[in-house]
Amino acid sequence: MKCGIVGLPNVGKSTLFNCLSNAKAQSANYPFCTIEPNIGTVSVPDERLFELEKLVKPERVLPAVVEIVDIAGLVKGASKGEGLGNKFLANIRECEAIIHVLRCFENGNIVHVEGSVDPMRDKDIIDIELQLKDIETLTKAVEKAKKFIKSGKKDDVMTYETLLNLQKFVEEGNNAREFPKDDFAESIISDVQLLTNKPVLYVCNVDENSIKNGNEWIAKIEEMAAKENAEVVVLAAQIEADINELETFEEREMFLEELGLKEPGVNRLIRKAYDLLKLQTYFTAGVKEVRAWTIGRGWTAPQAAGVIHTDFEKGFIRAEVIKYEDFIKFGSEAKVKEAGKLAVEGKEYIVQDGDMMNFRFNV
Ligand SMILES: Nc1nc2c(ncn2[C@@H]2O[C@H](COP(=O)(O)OP(=O)(O)OP(=O)(O)O)[C@@H](O)[C@H]2O)c(=O)[nH]1
Ligand SMILES: [Mg+2]
Repeated sequence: MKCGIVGLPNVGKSTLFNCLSNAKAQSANYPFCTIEPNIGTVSVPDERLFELEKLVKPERVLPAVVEIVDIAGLVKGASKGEGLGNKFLANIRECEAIIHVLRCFENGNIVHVEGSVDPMRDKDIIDIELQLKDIETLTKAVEKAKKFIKSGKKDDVMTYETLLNLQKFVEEGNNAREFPKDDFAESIISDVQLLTNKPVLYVCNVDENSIKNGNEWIAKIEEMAAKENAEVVVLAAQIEADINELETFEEREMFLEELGLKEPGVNRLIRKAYDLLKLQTYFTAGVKEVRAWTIGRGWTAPQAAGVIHTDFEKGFIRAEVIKYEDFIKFGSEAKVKEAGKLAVEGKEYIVQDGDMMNFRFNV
């Protein structure tokens, strides 16, 4: 499950990527600095791990992770192969969600490929390129579906009509994610792998002043995103990068405080990206290790166990589950048991965010 960073060239995508992950991408003041995508593993900040650490005192604590990909900048004509567009679009297709970076900072020294700062226009440029690519994909899918309607089967006719309606919808300048869909349409459309059907969140990359005071662009982008039911994260990538360079925790805290921030903006971004990917966390806690594991929402206990080891999934017998809140309240596994709050669950159990799991299995 990967989240791709998308936007025009030179808007701060690699700068942001470098604050997020420990992988280092090249970032420089010229368009198309990034060609090959940079892939990084990002730790998901989670307060609950600190609380568990205090109680369990393990040798080590491992956070949940999510993969982020820094993709090359897109330009007008990308869907027609402009600026290696087809290759970059393929990189986006491999991601399950999109972080769309919008340049909202003025700085005459940083080249803007469109010659001026205007994030609403920039957003449209990217949207249009992704839509054009989707129209191409949909045209092929519609042609294919048309061959099947001769069968007269209701599902085949509905598939054709759904794809045709969606094609019209995207041709009118809309993103597929906003197409009203029932479960049937949802499953048809997810098979087609469209770029504009991927969930998106917007990042306003601002300057130092605008973190505290906002700016004209942020308001417009928030209004636009609200209509799309999408989230916005406002942060200053360059400043966050500077904060990252600081040696000590105290120095970083001081810097953040001066900016009026409780935590780096990228932490908010990571949590939102985690949400966007429909991921959730369960914990395992022992004296050796307290660890957060990443799973999808709606996963069963054996599926969740499989993230640790495939043997756990294959040989799954049962899971002992403690709710995080109960563990914090009672302070230890033994006390939770005494209180009768340890549940024994079978194969059908749907794991909930924050569950503390202990798997029983045989190999
Ligand atoms: N002033 C200012 N400069 C920034 C900010 N974010 C990025 N930059 C600068 O903008 C330039 C481009 O940043 P990159 O992160 O390389 O941009 P990119 O979007 O990855 O660009 P491509 O890989 O070419 O598409 C660099 O010189 C950064 O230092 C910011 O928030 N404020
Ligand atoms: Mg880059």
